[in-house]
Amino acid sequence: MGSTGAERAAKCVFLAAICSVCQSLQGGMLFPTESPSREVKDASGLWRFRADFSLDRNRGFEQEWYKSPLAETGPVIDMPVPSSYNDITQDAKIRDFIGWVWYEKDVWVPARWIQDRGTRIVLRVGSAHYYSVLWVNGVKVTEHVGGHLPFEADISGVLRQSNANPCRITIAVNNTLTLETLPPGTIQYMNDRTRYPAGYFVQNINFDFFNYAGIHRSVLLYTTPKVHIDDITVETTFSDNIGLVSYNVSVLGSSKPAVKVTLSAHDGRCVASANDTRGVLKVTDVNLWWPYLMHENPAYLYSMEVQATAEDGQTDVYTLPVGIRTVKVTSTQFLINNKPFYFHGVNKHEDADIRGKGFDWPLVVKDFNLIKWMGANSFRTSHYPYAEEILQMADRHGIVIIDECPGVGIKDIRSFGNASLAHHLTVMEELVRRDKNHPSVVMWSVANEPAAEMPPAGFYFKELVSHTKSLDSTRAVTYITDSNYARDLGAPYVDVICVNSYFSWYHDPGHTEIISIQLNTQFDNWYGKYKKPIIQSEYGADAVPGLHSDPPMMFTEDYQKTVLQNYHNVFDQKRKEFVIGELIWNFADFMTAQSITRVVGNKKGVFTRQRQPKAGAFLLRERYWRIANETGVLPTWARYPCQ
Ligand code: GCB
Repeated sequence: MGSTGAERAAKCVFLAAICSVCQSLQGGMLFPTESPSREVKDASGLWRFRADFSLDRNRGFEQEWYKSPLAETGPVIDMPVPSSYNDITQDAKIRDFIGWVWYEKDVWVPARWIQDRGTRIVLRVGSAHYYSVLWVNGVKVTEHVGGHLPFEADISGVLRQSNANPCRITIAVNNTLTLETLPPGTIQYMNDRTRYPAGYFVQNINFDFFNYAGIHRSVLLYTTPKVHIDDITVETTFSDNIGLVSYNVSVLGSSKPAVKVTLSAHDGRCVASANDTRGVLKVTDVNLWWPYLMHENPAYLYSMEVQATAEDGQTDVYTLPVGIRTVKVTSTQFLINNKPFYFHGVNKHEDADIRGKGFDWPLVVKDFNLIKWMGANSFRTSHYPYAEEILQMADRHGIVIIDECPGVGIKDIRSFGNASLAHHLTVMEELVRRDKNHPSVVMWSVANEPAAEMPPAGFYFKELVSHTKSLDSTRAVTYITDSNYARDLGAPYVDVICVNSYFSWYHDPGHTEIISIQLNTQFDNWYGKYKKPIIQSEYGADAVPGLHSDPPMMFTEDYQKTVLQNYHNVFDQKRKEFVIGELIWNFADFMTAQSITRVVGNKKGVFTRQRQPKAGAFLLRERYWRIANETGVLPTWARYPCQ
């Protein structure tokens, strides 16, 4: 079936833009912080908003909505940032909208920022889903492909040229997914006019969470001096009581900057310093970064202050928290600081009522409180990179992270082509660039449940995993599999085998008695073939809160509990051998697309979407604290609260 002019136009706008930004990354992406030389201004709050409902979704570009205030080209509504736009209004057409939406806000830029020509002014978006174009005062300043990761533009020139204060920021965001995006998706036009109106289309996806869209994380304006610290990379190790911090600082805006690096302990004492852009800092009597419940004093962070001074005396200062720890993988163990680490944790989603995937501090802090209450020591950022503030919390609380890229739902063979691979490599570069300095991150997950049995998967994962290792050799690399051990073409390349399985749910529904035999077979097959440690990276069952039955039946809290208990019996045997972790699916209930298998979302959470515990949460809490007592060194305040 040939496509209409409108379809072609829409596709062109989207794809041409993708190709123009599929290049290797340049520069760093340090989290904006204030310092003696830097200021940050948060542009979060209420923005003006309009969805482009035109047939080809292209009216905004044709009529150049970015050129004048949005309210002059049509109606606008209030839209909070950060937030997904989908659940904010009462309009189902906005909830399910596919295409371009337009955001606009006027922001006052301090006059001194503009007047001082030695000041760089940067506009940074924490993430917007999926494809974004940014204008300042009607001038395009950047575009970015992909949700979940930050992007920014130096807007000093535009601001000084346009001389408009307040400045007008316009962001157009398009949530259309294609075979080459991550995650992939397809637009299907319904051309049967007896069944669908003209121009009717749907977006098909192969992942099990709602495709929330909009500006999901803060929009910040920040300054640096012209000479500025563009990036810092630290890698850490230790020998006996000496910690070693290799660092590499890249400075822009000066050909011969003088760089000073100082590492300080909690009490502000300087423990090491150096005067070069790269080097190794030696820390005697090192306090290592330990996971929560593995040490009496977990999550120790040093503070690394970097100063870069240009020939004219202008100085930039940036402070980075640094945790000193190592990660190693053997054929049966995952070692942190050379001690076996067992992942007893959760899989999460960035997901909540009303705000969807919008960043929300109360939710983040509540979730960390629940994680620690459960005695969990880790989580996987299923199925995409989470906000940087969440990783900072994990660093500070000692929660270990498997950091996943948005490679979820790769089921179509056309998504294994060169263009997809090139984009996937770029996304891994963006992810590693952003998260490489977090001690909490111990493993990269390059994908979730791809169709790893399809012939191109072998080449695809060889490239993807080896590229990720070349970007960062200090962490493990994995992808999450659900395919049969004998047909999985990516497994030879990963460090740890991560397997998802839903025995007695998607297979043999209602029959919890088969879990033991099937799970034992699963573990023995994978280990027998690959001799690599295994994490049960997902398992679980839906439970509608408040539903009970005895004997247990599917969808009750009792059934969820029984499934978990049956899995746990096997884990307890296999963790003496080569199973190095268990991550429940899921921490909390979350929203999905509407379907006949989902009753207002996925109910496999052990907490409800509003973060109230189901019976499964109490079961896990008992278990996790018991494991922690067996394997870790708990702080005195934390000894086994479940007794
Ligand atoms: C899976 C997926 C996850 C789903 C889950 C389920 O294997 O990785 O995204 O939500 O199963 O509940 O079906």
